[in-house]
Amino acid sequence: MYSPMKNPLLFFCLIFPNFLMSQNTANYDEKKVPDISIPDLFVSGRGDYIRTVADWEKIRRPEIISLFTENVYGPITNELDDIRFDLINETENPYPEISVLKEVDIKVSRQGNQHSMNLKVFLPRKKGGPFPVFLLISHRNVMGLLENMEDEFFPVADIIGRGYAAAIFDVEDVSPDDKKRFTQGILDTLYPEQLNKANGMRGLAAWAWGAARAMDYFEKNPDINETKAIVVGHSRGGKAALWAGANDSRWAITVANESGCGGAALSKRKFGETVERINSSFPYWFNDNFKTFNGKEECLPFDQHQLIATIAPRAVYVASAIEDQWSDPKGEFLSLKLGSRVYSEIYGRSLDFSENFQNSQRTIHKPSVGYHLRDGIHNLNLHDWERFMDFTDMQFDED
Ligand code: GTR
Repeated sequence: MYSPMKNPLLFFCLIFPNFLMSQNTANYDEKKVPDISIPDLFVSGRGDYIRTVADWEKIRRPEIISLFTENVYGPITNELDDIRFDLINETENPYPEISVLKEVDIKVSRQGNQHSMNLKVFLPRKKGGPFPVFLLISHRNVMGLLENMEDEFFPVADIIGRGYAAAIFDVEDVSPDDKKRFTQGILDTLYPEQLNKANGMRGLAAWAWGAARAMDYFEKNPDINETKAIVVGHSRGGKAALWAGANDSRWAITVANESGCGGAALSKRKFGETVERINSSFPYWFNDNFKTFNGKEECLPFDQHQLIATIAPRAVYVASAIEDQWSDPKGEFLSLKLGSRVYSEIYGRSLDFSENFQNSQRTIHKPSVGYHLRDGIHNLNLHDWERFMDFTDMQFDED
């Protein structure tokens, strides 16, 4: 278990909490980004330099996961007594010519309580399965997305057209995206004990739990190739997707679109949204321990590039938008670049990530690591999806 005593800076910060000023206004000036010391990816808590796959997987990776569990997101508990997948027929398929809609009621029971979540999976109508699948963790209303076929947030026809299945669930079904109501899902029904723990599961980990249950279904459906499954999230959903990909090695690719603070962006840069700001606007996304770092990013004994690294050897994709400065595109890029060292330095893959950040539209697709920065504002659109699918084609073609 991590102890602050082992980190002199954190120890200092905890003893003198008022020494460091908290920040209330967002900084968008690169010149005001503090000189930061980024925790080393490959130095373990005991100070050992990690060089081998065995040491990474047995020592360093679990250590990083436990730092993030303890101090940020809480666990994605997989404790359940029973899980059932009932096919239902409540939603009309808006894409009947090209797809078959499987709508599944996933019923999970634990200690005499039961919770249901709804999953929708569009399978290509053409022959050729089992199909690789994209799962979108959606914090936008799923029925609204399906009714508006022009909406590019979940472009079913394009995904199907590229030969993938397209799956989606609404986070409301797992843990409502609301300060007051967030417990009224799996936290009240299945895991109430988590709410009493300062390091317990909260909203983002609950949404990642939802992704894990969708994956449980993929494993049971012979029309889906669960070994080629991609978890995608935008913004708050992107934060949840990273936590899902970090913990659940069944995801072949993890995609975090404009995930920002508490997602891909380096926290210590304090550019755009800060830890204090996100914890005051969305306290229910993260556990209570994360609040102890409000205004004290320099005291965090880790940063988000380490979370990205835990996804290896599976592939990871980070996407940003130029006008989305609140999410700190440069911090997202640097985090991916630093985190991706794990692929070459531990897993021995030939990955040369020598590019530097450029504030203009571009795409960088490499073995195991994908990135793009697009013009425009904070959103998930077809430009983003097309790049995710190009990258995915490339990763799966190499297999
Ligand atoms: C913002 C929040 C971001 C991001 C975004 C979203 O208000 O500050 O961290 O998650 O919402 O999810 O669209």
